[in-house]
Amino acid sequence: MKIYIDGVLYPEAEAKISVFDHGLLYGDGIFEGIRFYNGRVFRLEEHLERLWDSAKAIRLKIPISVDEMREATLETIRQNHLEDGYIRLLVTRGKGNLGLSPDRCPKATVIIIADKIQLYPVEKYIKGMVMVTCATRRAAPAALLPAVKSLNYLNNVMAKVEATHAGADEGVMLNEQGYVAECTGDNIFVIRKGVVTTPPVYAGALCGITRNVVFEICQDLGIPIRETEMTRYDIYTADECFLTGTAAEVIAAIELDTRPIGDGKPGVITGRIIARFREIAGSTGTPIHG
Ligand code: PXG
Repeated sequence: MKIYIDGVLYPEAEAKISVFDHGLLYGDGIFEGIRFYNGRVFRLEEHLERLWDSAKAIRLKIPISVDEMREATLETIRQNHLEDGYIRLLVTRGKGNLGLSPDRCPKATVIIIADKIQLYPVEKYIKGMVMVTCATRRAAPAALLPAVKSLNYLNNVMAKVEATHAGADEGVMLNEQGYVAECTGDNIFVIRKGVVTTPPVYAGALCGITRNVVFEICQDLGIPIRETEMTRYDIYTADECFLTGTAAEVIAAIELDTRPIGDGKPGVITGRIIARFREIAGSTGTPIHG
């Protein structure tokens, strides 16, 4: 595997960064997770836009241009001879000293890793995901902005550990007010009486790229979709539920806190959305080769 660091592609064993990098010392940095299918990078421009938005929010200067980042991303995929996979872009604050202040970090570090990914076993895509509510709340926007895709994922990691220890596949995270925000690494949607709803971004969700694709799909298929604040009650009493994320794609959820959602099986509308998602993901995107 070849890994890009600041303009150079290194073999994995030689891909190293400083122990004084503030990405490591403080989780001070940002990232994107991107998929490519059949030789095309899915929604590359949206991921680049979100990366630049995250950078702006944390006052991080990305040391290369959007065009250079796009080309570096494509070249890293090419050098790894992959046509389908997952690519991780990271921009850390860079090498500094042991002090917190980023003033001592003259230049951000850019890292690009391309790999294969299968987030959940195939069986989960057939049977659906089991979820529990996490006691760990989504970070309050006044503390750590949930819309920034930062390297500071301890909040989500702790919630994921909680869900796993409870025997579930994913955890639902609530915000400080007790409203549903999202899952530990996915956005959440419910369907009731034919209407699709998802919590608004201001409830503490990441503005997911896959989430945006679902809005487009529902508009295309004539399925009503809205952003609404919701509580766990709205999930318990939904007809269907599904999760979205770059790695997870679109996947049905069938249980929350031991209560079956609907009839406890992946729903029909969810199935239509998944089918359309696979069509779009497999046939659109930025070509890897010219
Ligand atoms: N919410 C959170 C908190 C995320 O981290 C999503 C939603 C979905 O966003 P996109 O843009 O991908 O549709 C994410 C992204 C993992 C893992 O191992 C998941 C993400 C990122 C990195 C790792 O589960 N999800």
